Amino acid sequence: MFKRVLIANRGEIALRVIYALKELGIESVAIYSEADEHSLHVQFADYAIRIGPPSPQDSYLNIARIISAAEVAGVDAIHPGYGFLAENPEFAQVVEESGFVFIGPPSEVMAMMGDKIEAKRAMREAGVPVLPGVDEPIWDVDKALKIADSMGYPVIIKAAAGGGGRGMRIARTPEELENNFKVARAEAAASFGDPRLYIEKYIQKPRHIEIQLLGDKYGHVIHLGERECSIQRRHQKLMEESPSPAVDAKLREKIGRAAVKGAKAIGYQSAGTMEFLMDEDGNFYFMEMNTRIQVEHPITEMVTGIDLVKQQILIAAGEKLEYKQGDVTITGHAIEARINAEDPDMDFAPFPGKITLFHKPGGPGVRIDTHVFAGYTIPPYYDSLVAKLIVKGRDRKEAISRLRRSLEEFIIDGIRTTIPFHLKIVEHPDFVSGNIDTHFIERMNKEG
Ligand code: MV4
Repeated sequence: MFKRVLIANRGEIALRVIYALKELGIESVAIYSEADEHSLHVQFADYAIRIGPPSPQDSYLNIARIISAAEVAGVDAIHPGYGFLAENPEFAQVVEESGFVFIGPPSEVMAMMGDKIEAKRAMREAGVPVLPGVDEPIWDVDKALKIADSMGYPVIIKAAAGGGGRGMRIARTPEELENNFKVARAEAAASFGDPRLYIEKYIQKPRHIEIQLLGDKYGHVIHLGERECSIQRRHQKLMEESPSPAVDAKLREKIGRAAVKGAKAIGYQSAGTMEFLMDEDGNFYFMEMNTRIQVEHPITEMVTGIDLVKQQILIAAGEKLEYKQGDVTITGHAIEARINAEDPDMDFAPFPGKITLFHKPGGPGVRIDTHVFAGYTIPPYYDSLVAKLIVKGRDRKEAISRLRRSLEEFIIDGIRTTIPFHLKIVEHPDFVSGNIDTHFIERMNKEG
């Protein structure tokens, strides 16, 4: 087992990793930038190393400085959290080559999933349903037009190096395709340094359903059910729930089995997530795979009782998976609201600053993952997540009423937050009835 682990991250996820390390009896080493000197992850870790100025490039994204800190601290392994370097295969490779264990999948597997064309090809070959299209790069407009013609419009153009909605273009007619193809290629080349594009049939009103996976170093892979992530705005998730109101036990089994088959085919290990789109008829299609622990992992922890971060660490240390598929049961219903320091009345502009009053909701079925407290100043350099409010109820109805009262009880003064916007969502009849898709927020905003 590891004796000491470095956390290459900040904020609530750094704390979350420290909790798991403490429970496992492993020493924790925090790294921090100048802006995070008074942060809780620095206080709660056994050791803390200042690695640079506030700019992410010089601190949490700086591979050389992080490796130096790991060497100085004499750690066995590095946990990347989410964001920053968590899905950077070069970082994973440098960690491995420097003699540390990377708490995540092997760098080659991460690199393969980072290439969205390669990922799709691997999943198609493994027998996982993928979005209709061609899983090879399309180099010219004429080829794109031919493919779209045989598939039928609308189609969507995506960047091989993209993901998370970056560099996507929809085309509803050949004219739009001609134009958008050129725009997408220029954009992909400029923002990713990789101009490769691919094309898929565009699903008009999809749900975003993702499957949580755990795989060990010995080829055992299990799934922990799904998360419904359709409540998002400009590709930023606002609220997630598990189980999905659109997935029953039979469908869960079917998608879960497909995801496990895909993960086994690529030799996946650690925690990972397969993202699917589900159309209105309940057909599901692989979209991409996330090779990190995700922001929304707590809702899966709430309904399965499995500590995902602890499992990641045990797997990385070479332990056999403690759970078999039959050990996994989904109990109750969990919802997460991501509370950001943003002003919903100002197009969600970031609102960093000092928190003057912080009152958390409590009571049964309420979990709050946060790094903030009264007197803490949210720095302007990083993402604007203030707290994750996670509630669990016996069923969806109870979870929603618990979320609503918890949002009403949550007091965060001194800054603007997205709490009022979350209240609008939980009070919306379509959210309450579970009638949601990826366009829900757009529709809600149009209603005024
Ligand atoms: C799609 C799609 C419809 N059809 N692909 C957005 C994020 C990136 N991972 C892929 N995305 C989409 N791909 C096909 N073939 C619709 C989206 C999409 C979306 C997906 C999940 C959650 C929110 C979304 C919002 C807009 C578009």
